[in-house]
Amino acid sequence: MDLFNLKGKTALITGGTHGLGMAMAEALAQAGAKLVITGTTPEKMEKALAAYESKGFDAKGYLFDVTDEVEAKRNVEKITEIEGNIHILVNNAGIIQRTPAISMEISDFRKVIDVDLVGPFIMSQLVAKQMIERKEGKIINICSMMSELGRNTVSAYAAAKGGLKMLTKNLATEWAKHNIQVNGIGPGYFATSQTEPIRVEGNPFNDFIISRTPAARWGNPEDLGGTAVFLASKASDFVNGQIIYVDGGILATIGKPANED
Ligand code: GCO
Repeated sequence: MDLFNLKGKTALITGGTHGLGMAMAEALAQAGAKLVITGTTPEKMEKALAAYESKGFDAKGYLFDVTDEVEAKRNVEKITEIEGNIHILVNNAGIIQRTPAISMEISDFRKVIDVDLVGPFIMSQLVAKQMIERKEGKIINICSMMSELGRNTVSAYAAAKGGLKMLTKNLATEWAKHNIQVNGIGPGYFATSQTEPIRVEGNPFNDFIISRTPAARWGNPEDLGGTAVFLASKASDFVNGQIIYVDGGILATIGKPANED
């Protein structure tokens, strides 16, 4: 399984303190990578580092906001100095705002675009500089169903995630010649804290998602591990600018009428 071996590689996962970021980080660590995770909340970071340690993973934490280009630059330099070169960047940090477009505050719209789209650009540009020098690197952008589909209340999120899909293709185009592969993962509907408000018992959205998903269930964060390892490893060295949707089949189907099995 040498193709998928990440021994000797360092992976930086933004927002790797919980949820999908943490699950993907653990999969990378299982394949041998050393982890550097970023977050913005000291308590969450402390808990996350303890969780990684209890599972025997080598993980370091850095607290900074990926939308602040000055802080991001300072931290990427510090990480490189202390932890060594960054071989894998997972742009996972993201937020969502569920408000009807007609009443969305412009400042809220901007905030979502800033975290979900501008942040990945800032981090990719910073890390790609050292990847270009070494002529190798993997960048994985965490996209969404909303990179392809619209849904009531998530206009800013869909705009950002659709943008992130195109940013992935564009960076792949510019940096493939340096042996940097930029790809994306598009998770379907996963059971995380982000989807907790729409998963509660009795919320019709819960049943809707299960009936809309051919696999007939919410994804478990661990379902993303294999794709993360693939896109971080030698196995994907000629895969450029692709978004792999890990969605239980949502994007493959038009759906079915309520009375159909
Ligand atoms: C929503 C959900 C989604 C998911 C996910 C789907 O409100 O529709 O929160 O946006 O978070 O990104 O792929």
